[in-house]
Amino acid sequence: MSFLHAGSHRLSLARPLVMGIVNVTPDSFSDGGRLGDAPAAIRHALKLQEEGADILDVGGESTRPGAAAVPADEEMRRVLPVIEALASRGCVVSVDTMKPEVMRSALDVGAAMVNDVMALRAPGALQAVAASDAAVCLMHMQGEPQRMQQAPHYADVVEEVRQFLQERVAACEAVGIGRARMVVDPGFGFGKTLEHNVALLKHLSRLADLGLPVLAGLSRKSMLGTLTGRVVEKREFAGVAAHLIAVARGARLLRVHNVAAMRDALAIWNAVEEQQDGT
Ligand code: HH2
Repeated sequence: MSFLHAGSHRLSLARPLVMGIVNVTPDSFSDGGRLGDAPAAIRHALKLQEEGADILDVGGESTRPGAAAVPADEEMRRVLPVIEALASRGCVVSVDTMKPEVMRSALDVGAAMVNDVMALRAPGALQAVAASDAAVCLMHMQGEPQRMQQAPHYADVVEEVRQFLQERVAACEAVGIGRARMVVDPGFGFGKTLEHNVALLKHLSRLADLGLPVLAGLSRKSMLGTLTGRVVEKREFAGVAAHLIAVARGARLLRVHNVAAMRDALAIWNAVEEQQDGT
């Protein structure tokens, strides 16, 4: 049985893990503004924990297409009190950031994981994680958030994403980050058309072949809206379906807004997976 090492935590990967999304931003695409202050964000995070989140992913900068960049000091002002409060209660906290200075401060106040949509490509990011014993999620993105959806282009999206992730894993290993601390993520919606996203979901097992746990983040994303015709608030069923498809193709972590719904789906998944033959 394998584990993800995240600071002082060892998370079993025997069953899929649920990462609950905690946005402390005024402009996230689906829940922006609602959790804009620390007490509200902490309350929301604790509710997700109660509903069965294994990891709480705290972010202070929206990465939706066209979102405004947030200065590091403002991002820290948003996320650090939330991370500190949750970590001190024993929660496994991940910080969703691209900035090395935010990573370092978050790790200092108890974050056990860094979730970086830039896969530690910012100068100093690899070193910030290497200096800790935190886990890291390496995500693929083509371009950068401001312009990534303007003209995404690939010759072979699955192969290119796979190669990119393999290179980032090697870069992490080169600075001493062990594979037991790594998670990889195709980055659904980050510089990808609907066809690219569907291809990545269909062939997710080719990323799982890298031998590292794969995270899928499809919650409320526009891909689900395009396929169902639903507005952001009404994409829960589609999200659960998409995440279960990801699990069937090897995903081990699911980044979701609605933890309770995902937990229900996984209760069925786990029961079937763990059924002993002959009973
Ligand atoms: N998606 C978003 C943010 N962070 N991290 C990982 N590893 N994978 C993802 O797919 C991913 C991510 C989406 O962007 P954001 O605008 O922050 O919205 P929300 O956090 O509400 O999903």
